[in-house]
Amino acid sequence: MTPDPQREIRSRTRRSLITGAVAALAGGAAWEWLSTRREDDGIQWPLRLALRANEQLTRDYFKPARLARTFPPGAVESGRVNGDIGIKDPVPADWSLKVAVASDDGNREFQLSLADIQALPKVEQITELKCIEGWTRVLRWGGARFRDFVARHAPDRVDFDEGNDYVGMETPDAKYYVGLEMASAMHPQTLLAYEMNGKPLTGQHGAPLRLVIPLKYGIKNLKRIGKISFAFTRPPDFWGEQGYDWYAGF
Ligand SMILES: Nc1nc2c(c(=O)[nH]1)N[C@H]1C(S)=C(S)[C@@H](COP(=O)(O)O)O[C@H]1N2
Ligand SMILES: [Mo]
Repeated sequence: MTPDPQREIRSRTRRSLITGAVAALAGGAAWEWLSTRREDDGIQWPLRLALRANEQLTRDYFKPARLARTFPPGAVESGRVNGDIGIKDPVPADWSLKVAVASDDGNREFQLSLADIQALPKVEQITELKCIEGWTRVLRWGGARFRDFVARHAPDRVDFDEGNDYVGMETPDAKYYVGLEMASAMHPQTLLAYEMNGKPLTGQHGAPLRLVIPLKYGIKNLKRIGKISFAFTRPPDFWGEQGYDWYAGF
């Protein structure tokens, strides 16, 4: 049996943790492949097993240069709104993007406007938003590459330490939050988006600024970013805390 990691991960993410753990054990070749590659360092068996296996499988296959599929303009679909945690109230009138940068020289915090993000090189990309509930949408996003944002506003974080550097994002009310490893945040298709399908983002799709990270499931594509934090430890993650795969990539 040839392991098909993408399929493994997708189906495993949808399954319960227990089922996932059993599948990981029963997965034969896939599991053997995995265990020859990585030490399972003191994982709490069996619950952690599914999570860690899933995550390590993704990580082993993840290469910074790997790109999510892009689509021609004719493939663009209309949006489908899903998830309103942290965006039920109107966008705060005094919205600004808060940035917190932990660094070896101490922490610093500052605020940016939407104009500051729009001043970065604009990228348009047509990618697929995949919800773990089982639907997808091909959408055209306009925004700035996260890595251009880092280069301009947190240049000391450009040379990140894989495995030790993370980014956390949260809504202005902090009710929805996601954690990302730096390599995924810095991926060239990861955008701070302010347009969807050629128009400014609507409130339900995350105005004024949202995360678009096509190498991860919808749950990580946080709408209405209020704060971005650069950290040295794994940031909290809303769905990760509910038992979903923290990495949530494919
Ligand atoms: N603030 C916030 N962002 C969120 C969510 C949410 O509940 N609150 N749901 C996520 C989920 S599960 C999905 S699938 C996508 C859906 O984005 P869309 O409504 O633009 O299609 O938003 C993600 N970002
Ligand atoms: Mo979702």
